[in-house]
Parts: sequence; structure tokens; C-alpha cells
Amino acid sequence: MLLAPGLVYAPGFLDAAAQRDMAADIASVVAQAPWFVPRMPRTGRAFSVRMTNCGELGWVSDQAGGYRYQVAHPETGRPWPPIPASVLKVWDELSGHPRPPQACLVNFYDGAARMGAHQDRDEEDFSAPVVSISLGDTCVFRYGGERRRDPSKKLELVSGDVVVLGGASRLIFHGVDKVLGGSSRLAPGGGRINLTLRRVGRA
Ligand code: MD3
Ligand code: FE
Repeated sequence: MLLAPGLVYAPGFLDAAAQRDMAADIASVVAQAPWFVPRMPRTGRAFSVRMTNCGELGWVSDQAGGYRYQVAHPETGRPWPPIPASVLKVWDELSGHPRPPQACLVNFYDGAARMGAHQDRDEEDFSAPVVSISLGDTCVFRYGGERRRDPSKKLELVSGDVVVLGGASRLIFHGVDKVLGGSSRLAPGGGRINLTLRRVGRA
């Protein structure tokens, strides 16, 4: 379902069994690469979202170094675990991109977490799409245009939904307005997990 040029929405792409399998795979990623709290460049203000990664590169941010991709976990210093096959399969089925993702950022939202409007521009290559997989609690996602002041729309993302952001939508402003805490039973402790799969380097 095409919501805007380059913005493909696949509601319910993962059935309940696939969601459970993927949640178990992500629990194993988190056991090897624990959640960390990213901080804003310069101000050092903490994100309300907790993060980890899998794949050859992971997105991190701290006060001194700012937003970047790096090969190691910022606290353990160990390489990120591999991207689970269940996750790579979604990229292969939906991205339309010939090469595999280099990074999978895993975001965890409790009922109070949100993500302000931003563009994803820490990658060198904007020709590859970003593939987003939602698991657990429902959220209200907001997306607009390439300028911050462009009008925006809301979209509820529920567990099992996948969004592909490519082409003319690759550089749109987007964020998470709120999470509907307790809306899913996927994770024992509740909360929402979002996976974003990306190419980072050029070509
Ligand atoms: C639109 N994550 O990690 S996923 C992020 O739900 C991020 O955790 C949100 O924004 C989340 O950067 C939104 C949907 C998404 C992901 C990447 C995009 C939308 C996008 C890249 C370009 C445009
Ligand atoms: Fe983003």
C-alpha cells in the first residue's frame, strides 16, 4: 500500500507466529548487545528510547561524538551480533535492494518514550531504502515532507507492520508521537520494539 511516493506500508506483514519468532531472535540480540541510552550531541540529553543494534554497523550517539555508525557496542566494546535470518528475510522480500542491510537499529519504547521529528541522514547512501519493522505495543507514527514545516500525517503502527521508506520518502521528517502502553502482549514486560534496516556506506 503506497502512502506517498516511495513510502510503502505493509500492515500485518508478519503474522503472530512470525512476530513471536522475531521477538525471540531480538531477545537473543539484546542478551549479546544490551540496551544502551543514547545521548544528544552537545547537550548530552538522554533519549527516552533505549537502543541496541545488530549487523556489521550500529548507530550510536553520545554527547562528545554525536550521531554515528560504529562496529562496536559503546559500552561492551564488542562487535554487534549478526542480523537474525528472520529479519533479513523481510529486507529481501520488501526492500527491492540487491545488497543486504549493513545495520539494524533496534529501538525500545516504554509507554512514556517518544521520538521527536527528524530526518535519517547519517548514512552516506540515500539510494537504498530504510525498512522498519514494528513489534509489541502500537504507536502513533508521524511523517511529513522533506522540510520540517511540511504538513504531516499520523499512522498507527501495530505489531507485525512493516514500512519501507525509499525514493522520494527517504529524507522525510518522521517521529513517534506516542506509544499506546499495554496494547500488545508480545513482550512479557510490554513496550514497543522497532527495527530499522539500512545500508550505510556508499553503493
Ligand atoms: C522515514 N525510528 O530509528 S521507524 C529511527 O519507530 C526512527 O522507532 C522510528 O525513526 C521508530 O530513525 C520510526 C519508521 C521510519 C524509519 C526510517 C525512516 C521512517 C523513516 C527513514 C526515512 C524516512
Ligand atoms: Fe528515523
